[in-house]
Amino acid sequence: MEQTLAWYLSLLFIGVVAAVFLWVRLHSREAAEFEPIRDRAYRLRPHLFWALVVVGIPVMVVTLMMTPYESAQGLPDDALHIDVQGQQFAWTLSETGARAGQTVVFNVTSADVNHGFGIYDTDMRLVAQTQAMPGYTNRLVHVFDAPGSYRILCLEYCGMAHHVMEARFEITKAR
Ligand SMILES: [Cu+2]
Repeated sequence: MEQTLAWYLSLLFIGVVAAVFLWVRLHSREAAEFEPIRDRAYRLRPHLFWALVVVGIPVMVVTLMMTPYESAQGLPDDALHIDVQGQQFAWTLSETGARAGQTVVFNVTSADVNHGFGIYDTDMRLVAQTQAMPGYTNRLVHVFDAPGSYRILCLEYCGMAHHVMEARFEITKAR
């Protein structure tokens, strides 16, 4: 649904930009005085500035609050912390499941090379991902909405058997 809307909106914007280019191309040989055009544009500038301030600042504040990072949202007390290690060619998780609705904090690292820690739902849609890097721990915070058997696949080509790097993560019904 959102994908279709995004597609039509993109087409609309592409159409508008193409129309502007075409208009400019068709009128490019007409001579015109520079000063009046510049003065008209300068008169618009303060309005544009205040429109940006009035619209842009609230949009920025609201979208920043929705940023899916721990520092932006804080963690609930019952969050489940799970250590994840990637290695050629398997995943090791300290817990292999959680409850739906529970906040899960994955502390993701690697024992050898870079891997991609990707979590897929039962329809094989990617729901969350982060890098698994040697010598570094990436924190991935995720709340699973629906129960089911989620798949963890490697998102970064890491060697000959990259494609077998798979684990399961079981989400049970919320209490
Ligand atoms: Cu891999």
